Amino acid sequence: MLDKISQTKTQLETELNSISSLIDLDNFRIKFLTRKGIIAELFEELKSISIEIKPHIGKVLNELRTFAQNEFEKKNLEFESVKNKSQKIDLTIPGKKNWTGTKHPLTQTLGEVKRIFSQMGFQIAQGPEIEDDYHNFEALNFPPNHPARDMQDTFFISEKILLRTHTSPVQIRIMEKQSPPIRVIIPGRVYRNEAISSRSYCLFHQVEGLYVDEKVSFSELKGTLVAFVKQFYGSNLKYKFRPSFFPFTEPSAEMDISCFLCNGKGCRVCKFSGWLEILGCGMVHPNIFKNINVDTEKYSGYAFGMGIERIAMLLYGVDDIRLFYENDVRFLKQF
Ligand code: 2NL
Repeated sequence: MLDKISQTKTQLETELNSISSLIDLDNFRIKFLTRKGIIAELFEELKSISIEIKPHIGKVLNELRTFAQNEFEKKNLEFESVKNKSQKIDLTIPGKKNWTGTKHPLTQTLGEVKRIFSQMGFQIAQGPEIEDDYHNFEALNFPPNHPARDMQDTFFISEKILLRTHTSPVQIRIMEKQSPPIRVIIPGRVYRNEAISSRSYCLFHQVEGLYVDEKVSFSELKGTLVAFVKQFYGSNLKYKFRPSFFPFTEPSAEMDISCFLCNGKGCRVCKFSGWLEILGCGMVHPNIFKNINVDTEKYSGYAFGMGIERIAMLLYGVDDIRLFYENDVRFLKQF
């Protein structure tokens, strides 16, 4: 019996040394320490042993059981501490970044334009994007055969209903309701049925301005726009007004500013001309005042319009208008 016990101890020690996983350890427990295990069997045998040597053998067997239990506990603790170490929080791992949203570049540009004109006493107004032919074209002195009235250029919903091609119809609606003085800017989305490319998209944003009062002059128009561009682009830029044509203004002009990137020397952005076209303007055509019963003897007015995408593209150096509409965060988070 004593031999058996010492053999079991040797076996137990060898097996203890080869334990390398929790599964091995559990197998060890089942083999030696359960009610049907090897040690329990030895206790079973002890029952039939003679009474004289029983206390001695019983003591040795008890020692073996205690030894096995202690070794099992030791190993178990070793595995526990390895598990805890691997689950410990690693304070050196870089934290997860929470991206903060930014304002869309068009919203930022629009916001700055609105801020400057508000400061100069302009109200901000809005109007419908679905318009009728009268407010979008007819009231604005577009002749019936004007190319803009073609299906090729305008999204028609029905024969007389369309997506506005500029924000001017809002000014018409304001003048219908309100008598002068009127000093207002209208920011908003406008739609054109154009071939989509890096330079033109089916929709874009415009800001138009209108000032109607007694004795409004072209020099006031110039003064207001010069004050605007100096605030927007910086006070040391150069500017020029070139004669132009719009059906709704007479006389009409376009305003160019010296390229803010190369300071007029010529670069890729200004196509080596030194100048950038930034807006169109003019004195409100008398036919418009007649259409909406404003007394042309008493009142005159100026109007202007600019495309926000064009201004934002120049300002931020964006070379494809479609980027503004794709909502790709890799693009948006740069602003
Ligand atoms: C441009 C040029 C312009 C206007 C818009 C306007 C509105 C009324 C009467 C007269 Cl109600 N004119 N708007 C005038 C001149 C130019 O826009 O290049 N826009 C992107």
